[in-house]
Amino acid sequence: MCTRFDIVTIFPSIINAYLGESILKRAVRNGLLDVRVYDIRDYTTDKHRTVDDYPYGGGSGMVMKIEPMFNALKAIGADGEARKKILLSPQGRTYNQDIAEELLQDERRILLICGRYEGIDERVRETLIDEELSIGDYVMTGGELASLVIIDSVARLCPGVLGDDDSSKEESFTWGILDYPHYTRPPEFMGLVVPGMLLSGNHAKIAEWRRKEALKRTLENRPDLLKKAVLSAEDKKMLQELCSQKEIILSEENDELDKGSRREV
Ligand code: 9D3
Repeated sequence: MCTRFDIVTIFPSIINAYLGESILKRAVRNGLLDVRVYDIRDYTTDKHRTVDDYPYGGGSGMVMKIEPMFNALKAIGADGEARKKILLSPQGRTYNQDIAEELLQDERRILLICGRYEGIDERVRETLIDEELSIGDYVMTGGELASLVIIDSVARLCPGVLGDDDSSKEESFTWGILDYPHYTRPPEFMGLVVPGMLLSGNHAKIAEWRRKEALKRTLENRPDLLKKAVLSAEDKKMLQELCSQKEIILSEENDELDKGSRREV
């Protein structure tokens, strides 16, 4: 048995829709993953099943109330067993692969609380939460997608969920830089050809080509990753070559710009 997730939300159907498809569906069916979804409205006590209210001190938007959340967590038994209680919110620490691995290693049971509206009563955060996570610097309408991001990324690290142990091995080997380009049949489509190298059968050359393409992409799109990446002497040589080629391109561009601005003056 892998990790168990309990999700507290006012939109259980969003969570269930995603879990009912994809690889996660199979993981749940095979008992590799245990996910339970709770509707916060089921833990309200008033006729209208109220989960939000106006903010003290005024201002726009609504705030999620503490009582339904408190009741839900008590009913789930979240206060009992050792488990991590995570609130998804824009104020949290930014989620990444390291945190996914930490969650897989350390926690057998994870509780995810999805906020909605402008926010959640601060007393929930103060008393019911162990950790606050965000999935990045953009604004969404609630924490449901964030909780699915976390479940998805932790679940695929559980042994057996992907059903292909090689892919996670290779991943840990190349982790830190971007992926190389992939191709499949046909070898030619409307004039678009697969690089001949990949059809050569020379596996050493293919590995070298892939590594170089991966480094090229990383340098181009995510140079920030190179600071932390694990690079061999060979990698560094390749990068140096790529950098010097890039500098030539850059300086030619600069020349063009120079000419342009000179013309303008
Ligand atoms: C104007 C202040 N807003 C904070 C940036 C209020 C606010 C916006 C969006 C409060 C809650 C939300 C809903 N978002 C989430 O619950 C959320 C979220 C996100 O918006 N971005 C990235 N990660 C996450 S995790 C939960």
